[in-house]
Amino acid sequence: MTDAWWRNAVVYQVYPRSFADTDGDGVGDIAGVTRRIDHLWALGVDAVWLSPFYPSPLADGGYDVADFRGVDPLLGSLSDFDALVAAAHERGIRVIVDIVPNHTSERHPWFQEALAAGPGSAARERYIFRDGRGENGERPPSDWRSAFGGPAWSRVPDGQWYLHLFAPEQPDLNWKHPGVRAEFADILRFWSRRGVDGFRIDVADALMKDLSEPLREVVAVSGGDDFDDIAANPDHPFRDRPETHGIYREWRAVFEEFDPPRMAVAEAWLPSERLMPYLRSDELHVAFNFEFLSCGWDADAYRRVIDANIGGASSVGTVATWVISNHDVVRPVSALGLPAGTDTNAWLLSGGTRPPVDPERGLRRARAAALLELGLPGSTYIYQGEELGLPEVADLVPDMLHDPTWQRSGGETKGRDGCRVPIPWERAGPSFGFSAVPGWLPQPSDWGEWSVQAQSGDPDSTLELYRRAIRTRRAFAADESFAWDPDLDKGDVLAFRRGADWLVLVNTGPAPVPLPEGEVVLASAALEGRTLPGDTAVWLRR
Ligand code: TEU
Repeated sequence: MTDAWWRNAVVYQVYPRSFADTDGDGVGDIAGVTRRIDHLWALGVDAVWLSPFYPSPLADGGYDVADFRGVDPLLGSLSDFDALVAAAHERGIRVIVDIVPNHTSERHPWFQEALAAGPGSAARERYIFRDGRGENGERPPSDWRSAFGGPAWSRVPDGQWYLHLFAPEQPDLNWKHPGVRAEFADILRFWSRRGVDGFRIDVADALMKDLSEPLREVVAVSGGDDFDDIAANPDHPFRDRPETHGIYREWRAVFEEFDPPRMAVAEAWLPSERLMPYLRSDELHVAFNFEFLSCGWDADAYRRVIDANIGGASSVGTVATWVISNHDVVRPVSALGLPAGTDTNAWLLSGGTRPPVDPERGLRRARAAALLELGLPGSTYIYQGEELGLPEVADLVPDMLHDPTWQRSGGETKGRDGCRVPIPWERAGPSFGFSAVPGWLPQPSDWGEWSVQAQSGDPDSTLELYRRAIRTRRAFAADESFAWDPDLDKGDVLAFRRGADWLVLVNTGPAPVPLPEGEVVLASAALEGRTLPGDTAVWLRR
């Protein structure tokens, strides 16, 4: 166990409410993660990252935190958490917790105090309160939009407005306030002392805002994504502000107080050139590479993103990360099974007229993507259920949706519930082994076929593919070298060398190609003689 374990780690993301339930309320809990820890051990992962489990009114699935030092009673207690850390560490699995520093819940005592104390009070200084525009202050201080739709400002009864980049139930903190900074340094120490090995930092680039008057407006990008937003607003008033770096320098000093030093992975939807400046020996260690999610199964897009991220990371002394799914995006089995160019959100919303996913092709590509993400140098983040090849549950009816993005966006997005459906552990049962009762989101009737029980021991299953890949990659993962193969890497076929004698090949095209010399150690689908079929990846040893 070296201090730099995170450089080539496989990290497994648990969304606790949907992982495993032990107390029979249909909601997953911390004890459920402990009970199922051997699933992670058998998978061979190096660390588990827990999405928020803190006390929360659940306006945003727990990313609205009311107490940063506790466990939500629905999910257990601090002693359950300590037991989980002990069980994980016993098996050599490290623990990463989610830190949500951009905002609190509206139920957080600080916000309650700010509401009660009124305009001009010290309590309001911890948040971003402003008077409105217009004669009676009836217009918000700026036209900034929330990421979940609607204005980023809400008005309180005394007439002032407060900023929330996400839901109104998630007021943004004022990171220029020394008390806010001191509190979070202390929260990092609190969890570090409880034995956590690292932190995932939610919306890491948005903490600082340019609030100089008059507030600058954001150039809106209609139908664009986070990357377009940054491109259209190079000097964005609330994303990737230069002042943000000072926060992470303070945090890095806190991480270094512990032995071994704690690590941090940044969640920031930024292009690689804007991300790398956060990854320094005196700031954060790694960052999610979300560009990898937008490659759309296109070999040239993968080449560009792989080069930019490996090159960028190595120029700042760190490693790249690889992500094909998380709790915010459509499951890759569904996304990769859509006709080329289909917008996943539009697909979710289209209901009865939904363009058909080709489930076979989607699964086939997702399995090849697994060998790609696990074959690349650096660390790989796997989201619960990805190792089972779970599809998106696209037919949840609006009544069942919990994610706030559905209502907030005025129906422009269906939200993120379809990738948060409880995990199937067993072939049968009221929720396929998730709980003694049906889970908080309904599971499809065929969910048992995807269960851990159904896939364990089946050499053709996606679960066994992930288990073998995670074990096999240990043979080359510590050697960070990477090189495109000058002869084989071309057209639809990605081909790169790892370590002294490993070759990773991914055929993103439809046509089979000849396989080069070498022992096939792992293949994402059955091979046809010495050819690599379309939508298939292999790991060769030469
Ligand atoms: O996500 C931050 C973020 O920017 C993405 O949420 C993305 O813009 C959004 O999913 C589009 O719908 C993090 C968490 O991962 C997410 O679950 C939280 O909702 C969000 O922060 C607020 O805390």
